[in-house]
Amino acid sequence: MTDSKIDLRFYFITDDGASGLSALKQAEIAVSAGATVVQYRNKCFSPAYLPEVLEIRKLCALNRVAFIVNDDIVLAKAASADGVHLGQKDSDPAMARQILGGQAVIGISVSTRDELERTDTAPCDYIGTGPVFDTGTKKDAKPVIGTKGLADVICRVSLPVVAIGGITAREVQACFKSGAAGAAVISAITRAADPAGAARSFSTACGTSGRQPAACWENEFSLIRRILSQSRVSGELSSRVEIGAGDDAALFKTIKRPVITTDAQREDVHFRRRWQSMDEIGYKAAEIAFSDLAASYASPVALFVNLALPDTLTENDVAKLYTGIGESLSAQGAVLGGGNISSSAELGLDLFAVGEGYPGLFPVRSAARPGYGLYVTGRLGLARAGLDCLVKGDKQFPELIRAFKFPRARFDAAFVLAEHGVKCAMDISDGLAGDAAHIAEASGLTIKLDPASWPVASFLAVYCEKYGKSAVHVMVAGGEDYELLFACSPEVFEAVEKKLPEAFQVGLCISYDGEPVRGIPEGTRGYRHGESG
Ligand code: TZP
Ligand code: MG
Repeated sequence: MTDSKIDLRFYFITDDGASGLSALKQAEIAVSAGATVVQYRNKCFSPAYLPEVLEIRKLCALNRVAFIVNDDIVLAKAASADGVHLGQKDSDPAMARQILGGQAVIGISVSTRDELERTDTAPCDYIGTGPVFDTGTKKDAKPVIGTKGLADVICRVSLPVVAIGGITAREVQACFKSGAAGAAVISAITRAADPAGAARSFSTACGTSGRQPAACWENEFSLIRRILSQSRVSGELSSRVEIGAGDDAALFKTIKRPVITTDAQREDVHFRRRWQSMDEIGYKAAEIAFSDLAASYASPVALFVNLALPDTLTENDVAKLYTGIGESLSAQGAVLGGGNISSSAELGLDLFAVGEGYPGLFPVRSAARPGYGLYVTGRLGLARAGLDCLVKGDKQFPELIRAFKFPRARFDAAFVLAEHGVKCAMDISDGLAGDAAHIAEASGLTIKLDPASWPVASFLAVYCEKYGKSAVHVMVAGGEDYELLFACSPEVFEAVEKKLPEAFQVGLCISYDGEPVRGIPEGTRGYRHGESG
């Protein structure tokens, strides 16, 4: 795990004992005060508690607080928790990892050096160690280990360690000085005379900040008003759009050769909120939809966006999503034509882009011919490597991460290809190997890739060196580069290259020889959105 997975500093655990406060109320107090993690711990859990668990999960999601379930992998899964915390007698961390997936946060309790030696910490993201001080909250607590015992565990593991047991605001600093990444607390807050005041003191000691708890988006109409008040979203109507978003439908002026395309973006398939901010998600979704217009040599006119919104998003989140969409719209000179908002369990965007086709030329995948070269308009593999850096939490390659987060629909390159009469083009969204196969199959020929001659971007070369990867593998599997892939005669390419100096040849079209694509390096897997390799 990387230290960016969750902030463990103020780790609040709900009290199932004599606190007199519901678990939800306790969580509200802790989250308002500045807790960075809420763990739901209920040794008498029954399904009747599930609605409350879901409310706590929603509270945490709205406030960007990690939500962890104690002991119960199935409940963690059912509640879509961020992770689970396991004791020595609970399920195996490896099983938790298998069930909850690679993104889940998995914690394990370890009290002593002996326990540490017996524990498989490999699937874990952090360790909980204690009781550091006397506690009355856990009846079967192990003997007190003190800050010395805490430091003893910390110096033996590379994972972050959360101190637990009898910690009040006064002891937090001693735990941090021993090297703890966080302090876990139950009774010093839940059983205090003034729980909110105690939570604030704990937050101050942990160095976290209190917050005004955020509320979920509620009213579709006020949300739409707010979205449309963003100048980049409604923008200035273009010469092709008479009435844009805000009415039942958009009214277009004459579009000579209307080109229409659609795309779907789904959370945890195409994007992840852990890695991408809402405006980054909006920007990229719009550019991806526009990329299909660019691949069709159309100029962008309007974008329609249907949003599926979970109740774990605030109005601000949605406004930010549209800030990103607005950035793409204004960069591409298009307007929002309209859309729809509905509630849903998962965040999703369905986008429709409308453009005006290039006079007399609509590129297709079936127009490659034997003797043509296969070319791309720019560097490959950067986005995939950037995704891998996000997965690994490696901040050493901002250029690669930028390539993943901020693709650009290549209208500039499309215009050059159109001017030169290139009839066969598409955008690379699923990786060169797969997209070359689309052209080969549609054109009824074979494409021979020639990876040995491809230029490797310098950042990609450094990344590959660091992780022992083959640059060619990354470039072939690629994915989400959104460069244009095109086929034309070598003479035409010679002219294109003068205007697009980053373009280069990736292969050659030959008569069909039994395989659509040859030259794919052994062991290359195609790209799947949201997966790094
Ligand atoms: N595990 C070790 S000590 C403990 C747990 C769950 C209880 C922590 O509660 P408190 O009230 O903060 O001492
Ligand atoms: Mg347990």
